[in-house]
Amino acid sequence: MQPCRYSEIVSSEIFKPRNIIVTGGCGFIGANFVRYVARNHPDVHITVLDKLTYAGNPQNIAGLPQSQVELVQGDICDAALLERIVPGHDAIVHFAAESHNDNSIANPEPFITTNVEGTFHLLEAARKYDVRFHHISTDEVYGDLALDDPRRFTESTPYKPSSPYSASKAASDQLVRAWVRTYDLRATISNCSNNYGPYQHVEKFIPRQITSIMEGVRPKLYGTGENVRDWIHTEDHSSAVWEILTRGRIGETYLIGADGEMSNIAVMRMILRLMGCAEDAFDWVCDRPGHDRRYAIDSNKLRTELGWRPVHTDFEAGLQATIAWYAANRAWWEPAKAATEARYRAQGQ
Ligand code: NAD
Ligand code: TDX
Repeated sequence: MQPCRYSEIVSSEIFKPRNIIVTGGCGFIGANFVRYVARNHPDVHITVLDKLTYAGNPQNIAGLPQSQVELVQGDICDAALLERIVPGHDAIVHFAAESHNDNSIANPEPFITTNVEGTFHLLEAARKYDVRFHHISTDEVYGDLALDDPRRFTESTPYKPSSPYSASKAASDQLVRAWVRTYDLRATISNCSNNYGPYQHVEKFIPRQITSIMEGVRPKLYGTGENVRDWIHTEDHSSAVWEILTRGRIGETYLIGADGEMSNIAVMRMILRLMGCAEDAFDWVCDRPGHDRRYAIDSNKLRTELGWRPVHTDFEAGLQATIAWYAANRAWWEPAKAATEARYRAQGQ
């Protein structure tokens, strides 16, 4: 007899959520996920739970049907609030986090509070009310690879986080695993590579450079610029999370990546060229302490088990569309730009 393929096993156990909580749904990736679900699964109700920190913006989910998407402003560390809103939901998709490495180096404390304690409170609520849990994490938990290392990260790569941010995400992943093993929580984890696309905060690499150029300011490259990131369009991240939520095996971890490795200097030059500037019209600034050299994701498990494929495989086209989005949405990013740059200036970056 032929061995059964994983996808056949999984698809027979499809989970059909009807009423989900999306934490961090007013942030970059969470909001894109909310938009993805609203567009593709109009029968699913979404409660967005978001503290609306500097990184959260209700405009990110504006225009979606009010009958389908409800915003609750609140903190994932607020156990009493979770007691009130979790009952009646059948899944929690957990994006909420402090997400920026540079901020974690300047002040680690909110990263421990939100990413570790906040995840703990959500796990406790999910356990109490028997709610399916999907945890969004990052490839940074695996540390970094040498630039010439032929290997990529897989689900069995040992954890070796470098920054307070990635250490806090690693801790939260391990809490999820403990809740699966000890309490039989129906949970899955995904670790994704660097996202780009619309609604990304101007503190992050790609939007920072695009918006600086739009303001006539020279963009800034850390260190040697040789560091490599593995880019994925945020919509491909959303489709992968949906597949894992509905068809993933409980207790499993899936790496999400789109084979998009590129050095920072190459991305910088591409942005400058696409925006009609000379490719060397940027400034070198001091490096990030502990700067990870290279991330690279092997997403074979996700592709073979669940049949997932990225759609946005042309990075230059995706970048061009992202530049067009920031050009068309100045009112969205301008209010955050000055304060973000002031923070960077104070750090010499
Ligand atoms: P983001 O900073 O843009 O958004 C984070 C959101 O979480 C914001 O809306 C913020 O208001 C909310 N939030 C923060 N603290 C909260 C709290 N205590 N309670 C409730 N809400 C709170 O982040 P992002 O880039 O969209 O990242 C989302 C998730 O994806 C994070 O878990 C991050 O670790 C993970 N991730 C990000 C990337 C990336 O490239 N940005 C890659 C892989 C994984
Ligand atoms: O101005 C800059 N110049 C620069 O050279 C900035 C802001 C960044 N960089 C470099 C640092 C990184 O090598 O660009 C690369 C990308 O930087 P970030 O956008 O800060 O992303 P990174 O630190 O790689 O982390 C991102 O991907 C993994 C997300 O912010 C994390 O939330 C996610 O887990």
